Amino acid sequence: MADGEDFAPHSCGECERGPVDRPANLLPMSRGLQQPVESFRDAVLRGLALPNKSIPSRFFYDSVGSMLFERITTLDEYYPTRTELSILQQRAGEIAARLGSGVRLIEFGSGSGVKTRLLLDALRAPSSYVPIDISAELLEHQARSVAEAYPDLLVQPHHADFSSAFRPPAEPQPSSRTVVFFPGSTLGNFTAEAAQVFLRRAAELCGAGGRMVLGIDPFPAVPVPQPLRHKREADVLAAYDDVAGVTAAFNRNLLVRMRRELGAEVDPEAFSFVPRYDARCNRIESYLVSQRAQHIGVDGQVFTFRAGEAIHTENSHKYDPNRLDQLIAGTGFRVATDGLFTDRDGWFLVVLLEVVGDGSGR
Ligand code: AVJ
Repeated sequence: MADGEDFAPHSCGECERGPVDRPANLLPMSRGLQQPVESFRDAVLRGLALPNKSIPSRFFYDSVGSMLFERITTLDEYYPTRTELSILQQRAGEIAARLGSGVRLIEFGSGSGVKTRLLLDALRAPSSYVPIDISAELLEHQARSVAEAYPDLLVQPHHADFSSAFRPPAEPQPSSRTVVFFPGSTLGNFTAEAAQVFLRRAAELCGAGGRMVLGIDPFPAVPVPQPLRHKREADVLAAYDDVAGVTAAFNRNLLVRMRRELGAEVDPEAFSFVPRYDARCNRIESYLVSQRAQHIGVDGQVFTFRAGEAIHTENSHKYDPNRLDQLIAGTGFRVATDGLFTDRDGWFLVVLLEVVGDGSGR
């Protein structure tokens, strides 16, 4: 997002309410962006100059991209969202009981808020809710709707990039513990190393007694007694290769953004969308593949593509449920006893993590 948009009065165009009727339990947005995150322009110029061209997946999420993602979550092929929702619908009570009363709930990335509400509805007297997001507009909108729906809950939106170093705002009132909520398998966008760094920071942020409620996409599936539908590699791949082409549009939106925001000379249709499953890394890799040899101009620079040359747009890691300890080991967290919550067929996994010691990893 552009500089100067921070602290903009609420104006999402959707609900047409001004700053006048700001709920009393909604604190002003705090900002944790130490230095500005790399701009779209800088990321594109850097990424297209690499020998293996790539653009970070976080640039998917402008307003069009966020809408396309919402559509993805409703596709038949995209099982993660509805499966995680079904787990939370059935088990939020149990999870909340394990967290206890009076927690400070920190959420990384403010999505549509449905999952948040399932957890908030189940929690006993949470002390505050701290959504953290890189988009100030989305954040303000989501924070406001939670504040209105939960008038007794202190809502403290924090504008920051959770993938780099951040400090959460000071606690407005004491809480029993800090709980990080990170649903959706968003962790899957991090490389294995980055995921470890992220978890380590989250453990430090939580401190002693801290917990994390983490959604991940398991592959192979979580072992369950008698699955009705076995989860296959083809199912995982299909989630990123929908017949309607929404995921393709979601990826091409990077090229559309380049044209609109950077004046790039590029035809989005000259690239085809190609996801593939990489067994070695247990992840879906997404690519935009140039259909022909071509040059594209961005901000006075020219980038050359061979026919078939790709821009890597995303990694979506899957996690072997039998190797969770490897993912978590050394981060300052451990998987809590009876901390795995899955669906009937084992297609998605909500994991309850607990901080070891004071979360410093020592
Ligand atoms: C939001 C990162 C969890 O990787 O499954 C959906 C994004 N990309 N379809 C995922 C996404 C293509 C999604 N996450």
